[in-house]
Amino acid sequence: MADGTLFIGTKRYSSWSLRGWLAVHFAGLDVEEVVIPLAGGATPEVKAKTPAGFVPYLEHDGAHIWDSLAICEYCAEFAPGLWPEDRAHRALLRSASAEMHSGFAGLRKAFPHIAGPVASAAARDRQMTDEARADIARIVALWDELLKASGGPFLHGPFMGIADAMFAPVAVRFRTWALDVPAQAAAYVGQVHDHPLVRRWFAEAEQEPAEWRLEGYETKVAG
Ligand SMILES: N[C@@H](CCC(=O)N[C@@H](CS)C(=O)NCC(=O)O)C(=O)O
Repeated sequence: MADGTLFIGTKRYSSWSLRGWLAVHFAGLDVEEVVIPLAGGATPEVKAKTPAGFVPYLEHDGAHIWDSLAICEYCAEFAPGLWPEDRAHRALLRSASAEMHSGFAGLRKAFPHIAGPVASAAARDRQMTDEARADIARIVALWDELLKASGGPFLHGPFMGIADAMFAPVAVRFRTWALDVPAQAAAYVGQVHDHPLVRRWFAEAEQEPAEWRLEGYETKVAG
């Protein structure tokens, strides 16, 4: 029997779920996975099954953890190597992860997380905004700094850590919407997509029932 349950949302859309799911898998926690189809706003089943009304939500061995960053920190208690050993390096990646967690609303609003191909018309209609452009510039500069500090190919170093889990859905957005970024950022986007767990997430997203698709996400999105 598993040690707990990880509640997540539709893999195609739920960027926050991807973060928690990656951390749980990096740490090797043995949990049952419950995927709740998102309604595109308030999802009654999410509200009913989670303390704060959001996924991801983790129940593990008597602990109840909601919010992606808290789940990441919980996972790092089991796998301390998910943060760098060096204090200053750890502080840098913690700051970047917190900045992701609380920011980049312009990018997130203009370019939703879709794990998989979108109709070309949807991509064509997607509008770049000043806010999204500023977010992308900041992310590219931040990734440069983090990759220089870690030596790459991941923000954490030779393997993905918490900072990579936090930024993986940004890499997804960059590729899904073919956003134009400099070579180093593009290479990082490629590394993330080549990771076996990210490949698995995409494969499982592809298997989700067609009725889980949300028209508003697939075509013109709010914002
Ligand atoms: N701050 C939260 C945000 C989580 C969040 O917004 N999750 C979305 C899905 S990606 C959600 O649960 N939406 C509520 C709903 O669909 O009812 C975190 O980091 O986990």
